[in-house]
Amino acid sequence: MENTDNTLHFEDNRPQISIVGRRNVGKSSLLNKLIAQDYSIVSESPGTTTKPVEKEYELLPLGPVLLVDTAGIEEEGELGEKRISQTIKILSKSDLIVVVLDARDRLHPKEIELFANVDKLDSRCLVAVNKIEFGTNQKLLSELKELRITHFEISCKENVGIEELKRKIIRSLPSNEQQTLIKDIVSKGDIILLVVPESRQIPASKLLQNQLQLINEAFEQEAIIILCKEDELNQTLINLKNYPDLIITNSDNIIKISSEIPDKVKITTLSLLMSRNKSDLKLFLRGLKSLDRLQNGDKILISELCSNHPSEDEMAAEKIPRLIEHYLNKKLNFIKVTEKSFPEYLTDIKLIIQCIGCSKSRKAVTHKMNEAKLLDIPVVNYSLLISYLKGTIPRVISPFKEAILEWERLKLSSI
Ligand SMILES: Nc1nc2c(ncn2[C@@H]2O[C@H](COP(=O)(O)OP(=O)(O)O)[C@@H](O)[C@H]2O)c(=O)[nH]1
Ligand SMILES: [Mg+2]
Repeated sequence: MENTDNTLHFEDNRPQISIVGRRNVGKSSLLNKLIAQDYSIVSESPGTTTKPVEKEYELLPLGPVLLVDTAGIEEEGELGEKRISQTIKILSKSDLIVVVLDARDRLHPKEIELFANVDKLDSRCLVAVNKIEFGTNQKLLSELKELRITHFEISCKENVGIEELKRKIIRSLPSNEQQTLIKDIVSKGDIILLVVPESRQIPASKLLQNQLQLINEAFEQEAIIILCKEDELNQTLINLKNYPDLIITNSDNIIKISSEIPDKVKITTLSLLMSRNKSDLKLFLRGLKSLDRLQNGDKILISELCSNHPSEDEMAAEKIPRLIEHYLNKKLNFIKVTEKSFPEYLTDIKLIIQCIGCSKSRKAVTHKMNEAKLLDIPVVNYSLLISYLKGTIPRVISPFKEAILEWERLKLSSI
């Protein structure tokens, strides 16, 4: 019997392995070899696969994966066109990218462009040089060496190197570990104070799913977690003998309490913890640096992946345009889009402002962020943007070493 809920969840977690490269290099042949079936159409005439071909497969001993065979990269439009092309869509979603090259040819400009794109992502990439029974072009080898690309030599026709490549694919797939909210930043005995904000929609007497997850994580780490409402914060701090090691509150509160609480006490927001859980803080910090370059009339995309925002940022989409225009003293052109209405062409978009993605999986948010990375469009999210406009970035990122380092690096590079 089919259980749709289960299937959805399952599919979402299936790592995607995409096979990309020029036409006729042997991508479909490789897919067929990997699964030992004639599944994707192999043809002498180039351009046979015009749409991606997906194959769910049990890659043993790893488990279920999604293999995707693609059309040739030459089918793509002009270089530099800010369009979410088929290749960008595929690359954005891939956990592992397998680039297939023809052993007889030198690197094609499209392949060099492909490598440059892969470099922008955190996804892993393997390179397979196919058709080696013809001998391998020495110029190709030196070009790969120059780009510091290691490769596998294979022949789909003669069945050479396929098993080694398959083993490497299995070893290279990232583990499916979920990013945590605070597990990695708290230790046994730490005291954590969670300030539960009162909101119009959600009374503070009801905890949200992410607040419950936070409590669970603290408990698992054997940290001590204390809960209070916003108006009980002062009294709670008075009652404690020492300051907590970490305070989690909302962004308005940070401004209020920052000056009263010594810098050594780490303070952050639940929305920042969610942002880190769903995406990449460093990417957003880099995006913030592009704010000051915005000019009157610049186009800004406000991207909402979720239909409701149960966090403190529920009003963010309405508040943000006003806040940025006030901060920059400029008039900007905001375009609000949802996941469904996301435009294919992002020409002239100077900045993407992304919702946190509370109701989306980390994967879904990462895919959207990868598209922005591939199109070289800076991106920020609601949480970091609001903290930036309020001048609280150093404080909210204080629990995260990597983010602090990135912020310091960005400050230095803009001097
Ligand atoms: N000689 C040789 N031909 C191959 C090899 N792999 C694929 N081919 C042939 O190359 C052509 C294109 O292969 P296909 O898998 O359709 O390429 P795709 O367009 O990249 O998917 C077909 O005629 C294949 O039989 C190989 O290792 N050696
Ligand atoms: Mg093909």
